[in-house]
Amino acid sequence: MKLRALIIVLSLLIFSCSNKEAKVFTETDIQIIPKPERLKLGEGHFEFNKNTVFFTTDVSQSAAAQILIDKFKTVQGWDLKTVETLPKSNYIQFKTSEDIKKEGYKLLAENNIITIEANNFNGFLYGIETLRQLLPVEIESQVKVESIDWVIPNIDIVDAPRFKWRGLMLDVSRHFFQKEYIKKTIDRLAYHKMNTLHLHLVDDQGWRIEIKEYPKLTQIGAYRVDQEDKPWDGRYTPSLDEKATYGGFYTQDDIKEIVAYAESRGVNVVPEIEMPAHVTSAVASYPELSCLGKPVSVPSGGLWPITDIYCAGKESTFEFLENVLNEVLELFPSKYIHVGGDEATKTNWKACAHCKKRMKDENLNSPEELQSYFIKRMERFISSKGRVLIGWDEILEGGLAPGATVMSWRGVKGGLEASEQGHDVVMTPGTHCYFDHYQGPMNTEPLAWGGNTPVSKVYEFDPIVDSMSDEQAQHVLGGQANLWSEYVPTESHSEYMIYPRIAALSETLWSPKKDRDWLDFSYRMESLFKSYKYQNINYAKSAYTISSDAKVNDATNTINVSLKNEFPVSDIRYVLNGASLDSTAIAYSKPIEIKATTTIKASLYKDNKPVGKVFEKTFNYHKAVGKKVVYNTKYHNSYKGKESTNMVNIIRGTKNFHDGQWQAWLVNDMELTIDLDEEIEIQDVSVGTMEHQGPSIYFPTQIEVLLSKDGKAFKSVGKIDRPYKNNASIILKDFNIHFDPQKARFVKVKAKNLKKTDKGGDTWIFIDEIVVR
Ligand code: TNX
Repeated sequence: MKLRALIIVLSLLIFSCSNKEAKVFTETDIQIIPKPERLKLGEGHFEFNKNTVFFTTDVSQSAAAQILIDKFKTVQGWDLKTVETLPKSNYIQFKTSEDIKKEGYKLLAENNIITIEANNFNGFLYGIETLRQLLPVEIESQVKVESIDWVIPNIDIVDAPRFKWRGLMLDVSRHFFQKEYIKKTIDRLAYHKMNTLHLHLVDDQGWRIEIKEYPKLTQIGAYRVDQEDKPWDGRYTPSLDEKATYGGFYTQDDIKEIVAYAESRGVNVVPEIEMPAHVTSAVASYPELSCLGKPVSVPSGGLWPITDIYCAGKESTFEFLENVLNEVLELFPSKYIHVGGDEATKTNWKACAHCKKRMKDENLNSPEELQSYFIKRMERFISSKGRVLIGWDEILEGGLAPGATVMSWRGVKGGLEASEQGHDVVMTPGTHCYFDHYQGPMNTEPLAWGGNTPVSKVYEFDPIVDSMSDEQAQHVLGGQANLWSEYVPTESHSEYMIYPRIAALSETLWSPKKDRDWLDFSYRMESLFKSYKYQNINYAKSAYTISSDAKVNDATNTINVSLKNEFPVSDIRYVLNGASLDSTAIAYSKPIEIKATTTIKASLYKDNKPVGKVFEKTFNYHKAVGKKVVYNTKYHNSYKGKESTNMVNIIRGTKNFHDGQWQAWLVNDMELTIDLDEEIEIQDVSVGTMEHQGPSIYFPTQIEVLLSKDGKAFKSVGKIDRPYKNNASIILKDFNIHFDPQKARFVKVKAKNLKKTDKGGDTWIFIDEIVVR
């Protein structure tokens, strides 16, 4: 017995040793994000052990080395050392070389030596970050791990970023995030080779930075009445004496700690001190800053339009701002200082005596020019301190300040204009860079601002716009993701919105454009997800979520339902009508043809087992499916849905009004007629609608159904009135009209539009799927 046990142990040992010897790396083992500029895999490998040393010659090299040393300490308990004399073997050496591009690095592993060459700290840091990604993913573990061979392949990498501004903006005003979370985020930015953290420190709903000269900014401005239990846009305006308990702020010591930590991770922190609007928190603290000077409370949620803005007439406003900025400049070494500048409603400026006098004195002809005066004046101040003013693209309106850099958010237009005028720009168009948008089918995602920006869309981002001249392109510093936090109440939710989209963004900003390859990226994402897991990041798995689309086959009146998720090569399997998702599920290879009401259940499979969220949807077949629809009033050009098949294609519009399934009418009523081809018996018509009052989508105020045998004489069979009601959420509703069974060939449906909101704005009606039974 003893001998047998010994043989088993011995053979296991031999097996595991030979297994280790046999580790041969192939291209697919290299899963670095963002993808390096050039990479050549060699033969053989380098193995870290407890005697591995880091040979460094200056502090920036040692600081970079320390990041990996700390990792090995956590996962293995090793105390790896930096040394200043050349070791014999098994070491990582750092070399400073002037001819390497800024932030770039070379990494060479051969002959049991790893060499990292760079010309500044960021270069060394990124060499180390690449090493982290070459090592087994367990290097990211937050606790000790066992039995890992810390091996990387022999490799030759030459790498450098495409853009110098690779940023993320965190809105810490709408919801406050702790200092520790900010530091964690900085760490993760460095992991993705991102180098800029833009902190949105000021907004209506909270002032988040201690200013010694103006203590009320944080005593009052940092707190609001807690209405976190209500939807953002459904929160009432608090009265002045209500207790404000939600909020927080960073002390100046906190800021110093954040900035120092960021420096150790090669990240520049750009502070944003909003002006002249988005400052209700400041006006609540010091009412004299506004034109009216009347006391206001810090709003607990949505505020639109923003009228309590800084007075542009009073000198005291500029004194205040210069004093605030003096403290901010002391704390942040950043070359760029962000002053916001967005979304100022200038109603009060138009009425204010001080502002009118200013306009007269300065020869300004419009409120836009007054805003331009405001920003230009701040720009003079900021540049007198040797810094550069950056602002949202509204700072273009009324004339751009001479030294200003523009952050283009309302699409790329601002970036085009500013670069044309010879100004530097950072591109952050909402379409690709707004991480407060949805990243998967809306009904499967937590509530978000709106819009749809899945990871694949982010991956298509390019800060250089096709129509830019070479000269304009020179002015593009790079790009940035913005995470506005109206709908992001917690840190873990913030992680969910950032990862993995930031990985896609990092590749668009770092790697050569010609190497962009979604398929290849999606393979690499799988190992990134493992890394995120070890890093305890609450990343979104939305890229796995299955969604459906449908096409009507006019000839057969059948529906072809297609299933997809974001990964191009994935194993989707499905079952029909209540069967269970097991090993007998059908592998999805082509659209599923539907001729009757059908439930499709589907899942991604891995190793023959379902993984992730299950997709389940019932497609209600009905008598009008695939039939001809004639529009008596045409849908709006911006919401065409699936054109003439939209209303009878079985696929229902979701709560995301951008999902491509809705047809909409602005101010107009809807009227259409469905031709059922022949007279058939019907007794039920239901009309799908949505209400989302934020973007002015209202339920129809009336729905009516009429029938006809000849398409000429119609008879009403029912009508539903639905008077206007105020509501803050997004609701889907079917208006169902039931009547005595009768024969008809033509079904006419009318929907009345509310036309005007109580505030006088135009209204939409959104309609999808007219079900005839
Ligand atoms: C517009 S982007 C804003 C923010 C909101 C954001 C929501 C910009 C400069 N201003 O105040 O949070 O939309 O997506």
